[in-house]
Amino acid sequence: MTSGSDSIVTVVEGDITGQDVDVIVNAANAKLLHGGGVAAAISRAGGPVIDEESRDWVVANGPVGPGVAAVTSAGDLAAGHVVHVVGPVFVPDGDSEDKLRRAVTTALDAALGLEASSVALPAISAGIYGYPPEEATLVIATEVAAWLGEHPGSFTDVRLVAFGANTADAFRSALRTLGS
Ligand code: AR6
Repeated sequence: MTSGSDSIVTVVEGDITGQDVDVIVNAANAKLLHGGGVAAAISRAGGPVIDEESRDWVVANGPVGPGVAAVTSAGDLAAGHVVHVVGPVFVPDGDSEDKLRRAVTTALDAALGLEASSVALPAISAGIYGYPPEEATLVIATEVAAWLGEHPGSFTDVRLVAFGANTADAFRSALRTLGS
């Protein structure tokens, strides 16, 4: 797999809220309070419906736990839905990697359930939750590649969206590492 233009998986440097895809994945917290990072950007750009539906989701279902995705509409965004998953707060030598992998598969499973053909993911956990970006990007890219291998023909367009050149480079380098 490469990050070339003919690959399903591409790296995009920029703001995930501008992505014209069926599903945008949010790096949320368990209470779906979108106060900072990419969550706040999605909430701001999509408009109040995202916060309203998020609040309703938590009232109905409780906090978003591991292996769970909360789906809301995307308001003013080009996307049809936002899939909210919660990545781990990074703990060195803990089980952060397993938790991050699970967040990725949970998000992709949910997008598949929505019959999406295109999906954009941010560098989940690599901001406020403190996962070193070089490591988080490798875990995310590896899990995306593994998931796609198990779900051939599922999506036509999977974007790894990086807010900043360093994270974009890390995603690209992860895809190169997986290139065999
Ligand atoms: N588009 C794409 N990526 C972005 C954007 C954007 N507009 N804004 C930030 N990033 P973070 P986390 C990148 O902190 O670490 C929130 O408050 C950012 O540079 O958003 O999982 C939630 O509500 C980083 O590379 O998510 C939770 O409380 C990546 O997105 C908590 O933060 C993830 O950073 C979750 O922390």
